[in-house]
Amino acid sequence: MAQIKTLGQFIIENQADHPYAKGELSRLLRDIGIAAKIVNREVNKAGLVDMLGQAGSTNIQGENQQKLDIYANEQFIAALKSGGECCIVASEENEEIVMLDTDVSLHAKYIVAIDPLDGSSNIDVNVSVGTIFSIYRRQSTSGRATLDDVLQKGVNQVAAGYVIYGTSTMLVYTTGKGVNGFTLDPSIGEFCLSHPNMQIPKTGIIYSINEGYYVHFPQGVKSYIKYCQVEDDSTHRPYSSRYVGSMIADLHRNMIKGGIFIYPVTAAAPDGKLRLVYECNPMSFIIEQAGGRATNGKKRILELDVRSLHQRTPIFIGSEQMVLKAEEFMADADEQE
Ligand code: P6P
Repeated sequence: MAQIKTLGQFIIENQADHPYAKGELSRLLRDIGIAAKIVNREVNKAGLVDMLGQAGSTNIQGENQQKLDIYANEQFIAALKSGGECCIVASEENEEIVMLDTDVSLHAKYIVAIDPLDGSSNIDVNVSVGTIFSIYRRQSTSGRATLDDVLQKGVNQVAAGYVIYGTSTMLVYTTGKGVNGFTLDPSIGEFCLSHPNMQIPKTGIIYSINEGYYVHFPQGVKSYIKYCQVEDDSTHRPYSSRYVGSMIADLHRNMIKGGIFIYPVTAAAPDGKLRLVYECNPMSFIIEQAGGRATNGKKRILELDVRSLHQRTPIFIGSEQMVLKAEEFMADADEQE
């Protein structure tokens, strides 16, 4: 009988990976795990209590906020505030950065960027949703941390992870030493190591993109979609099209089975829809650590300049060979322009 290893035990065992960290990062990851369990409880019973439906407000993105969005945001901010290891939270649900202004947090060394409940429009239809988080060390050395401490390139992340509230609830994270997945065991209320050293297959037969926007896609994306659909036994095409409408669900499936997820520029989203700071950078860090690739069609996501909190970017992410092939079509189309 394999021994159960909880998230807490795993974090402590691997603390030595970060000699400079005197336990703060471990405690920060613990705080996130606690909030994830609280949010999971509400997500799982959303249909039973009055947590479904829209809260009547809108977030910075102008998107109708679901009540669970607000609840999740409050839970993660509260957990980070009481944990004392984080000085600023940058959240999809808040237009400005949230200063955690307790005496302890004021001098904390970490910044957390978070999408507290990504894919929330799927809550009412019982489709998997998730939380995405990204952790940076503050760069400023005196006074209060500022927005500049948040607007760091993705290569500076010290940790990143996601929680997927699906048929089971999993927490998947990296601190730059590979990716590990933990499944929540409700009977003991602990995340238990279930997917050690996750590696995304180098190629796959699944492509994820909202083909409803096809007419507005750049030519390179149109050409790549047609490539995916052409019959060719030697490369196992046509591929399967799978699109959940919840990024974490699509990326987690591709992490396990292989595949590519693309959210390119569209007429409605000329810079892409997905946000760089708290969606694309953390997911790109995780996918790269699992042996995959993540670019904007040309440039590595983690190298993109971060100019604003809610900045958007196109994203091509997943199995390395599939992303490289899509980039070829993007480059060919640029040459023909
Ligand atoms: P569309 C959810 O709102 C989200 O941010 C991602 O989770 C998801 O992949 C994408 O937007 C879906 O967007 O335009 O295809 O509905």
